[in-house]
Amino acid sequence: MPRLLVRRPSPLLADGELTHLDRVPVDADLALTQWNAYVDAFRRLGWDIVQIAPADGQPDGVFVEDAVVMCGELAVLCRAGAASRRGEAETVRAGLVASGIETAEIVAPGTLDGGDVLKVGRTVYVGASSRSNAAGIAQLREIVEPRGWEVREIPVAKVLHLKSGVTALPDGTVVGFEPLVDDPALFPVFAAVPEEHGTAVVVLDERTVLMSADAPLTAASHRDRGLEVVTVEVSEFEKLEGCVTCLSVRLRD
Ligand code: CIR
Repeated sequence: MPRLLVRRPSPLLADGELTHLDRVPVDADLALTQWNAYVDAFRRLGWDIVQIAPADGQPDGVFVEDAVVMCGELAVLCRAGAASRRGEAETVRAGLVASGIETAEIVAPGTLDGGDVLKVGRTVYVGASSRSNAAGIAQLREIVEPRGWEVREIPVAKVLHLKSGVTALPDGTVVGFEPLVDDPALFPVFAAVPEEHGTAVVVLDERTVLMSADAPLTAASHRDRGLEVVTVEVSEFEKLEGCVTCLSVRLRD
């Protein structure tokens, strides 16, 4: 069974970084309830849950996707683009090492947020965003290309991270809400979704995806493609520019 890396939300979640959205009130209790339901959706399917030590002083620590990129058996530890988030790394490293996972790491002056990394087959699309710089992307290339991955850089200006704009269905179709995708033509197969919060999917298996409950038209269009769709409420995380992908990392792909 797959293993899923997660970290419970900080009580300071409402103070997390914001780049493209205005700050609105965030309910930390509701966030915890939503996070528990999110984790349960995987647990119900038999996934093993690996919890990183809480980092309650780190408002954005729940968004573990940004701290580590898995390429096969290798975990690439990221160096956050936002200085306020660099304190998340140590506990993530410790959790991975305790789980017996091989690690490599992005080092200064490189910055890389895992939210900028979208894998489709053996292609690793990496967003050149306000968080991931040229040095970070070059380091990722040096680490993973010898292992049979091909890194392709994608400009990202309209949203926080590459995966705020696009993710991929199990068959490799890249999906995104077009007004927030810088250049859909950069992907071999692109399908537009009708809602902003429909952009993010987590692939659970070859025929099942997990996505936000706040995108019913998108869920219907995925079902029309023959996919099973599991939905979860993630409103409190969406207010902080997070989404379903940001809340976990699948260990090994
Ligand atoms: C941040 O700005 O870093 C957080 N408030 C949101 C991070 C979301 N992560 C992601 O899209 N991978």
